[in-house]
Amino acid sequence: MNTTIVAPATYPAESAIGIIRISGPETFAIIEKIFSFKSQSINFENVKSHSAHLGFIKDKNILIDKVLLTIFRSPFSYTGENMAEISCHGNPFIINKIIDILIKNGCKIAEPGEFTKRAFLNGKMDLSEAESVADIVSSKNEISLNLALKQLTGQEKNLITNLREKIISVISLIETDLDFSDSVENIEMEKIKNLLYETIKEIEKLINYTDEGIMLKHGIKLVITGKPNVGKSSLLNVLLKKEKAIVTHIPGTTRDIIEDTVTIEGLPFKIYDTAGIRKPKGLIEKIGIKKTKDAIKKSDLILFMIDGSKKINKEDIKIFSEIKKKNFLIVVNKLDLKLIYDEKKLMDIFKIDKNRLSFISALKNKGINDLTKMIKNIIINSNNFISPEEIVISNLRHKTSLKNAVKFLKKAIENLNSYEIAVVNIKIAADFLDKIIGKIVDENILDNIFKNFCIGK
Ligand SMILES: Nc1nc2c(ncn2[C@@H]2O[C@H](COP(=O)(O)OP(=O)(O)O)[C@@H](O)[C@H]2O)c(=O)[nH]1
Ligand SMILES: [Mg+2]
Repeated sequence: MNTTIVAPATYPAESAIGIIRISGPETFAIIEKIFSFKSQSINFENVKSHSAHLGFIKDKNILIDKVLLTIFRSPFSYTGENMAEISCHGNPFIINKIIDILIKNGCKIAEPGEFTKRAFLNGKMDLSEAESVADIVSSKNEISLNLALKQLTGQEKNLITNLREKIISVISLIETDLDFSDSVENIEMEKIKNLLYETIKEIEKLINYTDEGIMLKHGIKLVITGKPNVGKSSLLNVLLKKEKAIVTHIPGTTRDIIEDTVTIEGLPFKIYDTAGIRKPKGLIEKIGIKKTKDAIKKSDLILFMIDGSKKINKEDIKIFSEIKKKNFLIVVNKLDLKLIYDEKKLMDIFKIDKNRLSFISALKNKGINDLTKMIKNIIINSNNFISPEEIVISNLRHKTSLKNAVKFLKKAIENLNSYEIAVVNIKIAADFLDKIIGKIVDENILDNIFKNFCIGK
């Protein structure tokens, strides 16, 4: 990397300070041209790494700003290169001006994620650690932040490295066996097979956890659905503790999907309030209902709501038939009015257990605590939910690589009668693990990962 890059590291809005980052071989040479130390006794030859200095940015002797300059010398910096950070006054106009001057003096504007990409290419972090940086910046809840931090601190790397070593040890076992035995029958076929099965099992366990990790990272998708006017938007507002959706007595008020994030009983959720499903009156409602059906498909949990003060009709039954194959809870709303059915009757009508049924009044804020507890229990009791502390991987790209590794390990087992073929397959499986941590680098994967970063990271 022979260019020197620059980018704003803070959000361009009026704020106390704004930070500009510079990295690359010419960092100090370029800064020397535009920065003068406040203290006359300091110059670039004698500044230490990780030291901060007050001074002035000038453009051809015109003062631009008084700033704090922090110096990081290679290799002890984020990217591993010579780096500097200029903390100026947090005015986007000043920040842009300083960046312009730096560019005039030889810097190149950084691509999204280029600092982290350089950190990876210079061996400062492995690929899974680099990826976690974007997750940390975008985390919106405690659980996803913890998942990202685990990745950043190398927990995932260690796990993958251990698995890889296990796989490689099988190869050497096969190879030494081949060397020392005269006939193929002498080879410890059973031992090798068991080792491979054991490794597959371990990876599959990780894959299962990964699904949960991905779900927690992006928020558990909770969809509220039901007929118009049963109180879906009212419930959304209660769960969010704010007036997000418009509530009226007019059926069909919600036409587009309304979405927000919220923590319920310590778990991160993405809640979707949907258009009530019915025969649409008009094009907009029709599109809304189509979106509702798509949301149902992608949901982790559905709250199917009925109006407890009204008779259940064909429309309710039809919607229920569309969601009952998914993970659902039936929410009987308007508990404050006279309810038509009791619990037993409803269990009978919908053929469900008690733990799928909740009574609330969204209007009077009744039964909400019981509902949120039920939501938590359903999530925890489904898909072998494990405690988020145990999850290490929460990245789709990694999951795909793990699945491929399993596929080739299985191929190896199928081909154990021909050791050459088995070894080739085992090696491919090991390569897939290497791709996760970036031991094997694929340019396309790199571009894909870093293009999703923000500029300056
Ligand atoms: N009595 C009573 N009315 C409610 C309750 N929840 C919602 N409503 C009313 O039902 C109507 C429809 O509510 P809304 O949340 O817009 O329903 P949506 O169409 O399903 O989103 C509004 O007039 C609400 O005030 C409740 O628990 N009790
Ligand atoms: Mg609504």
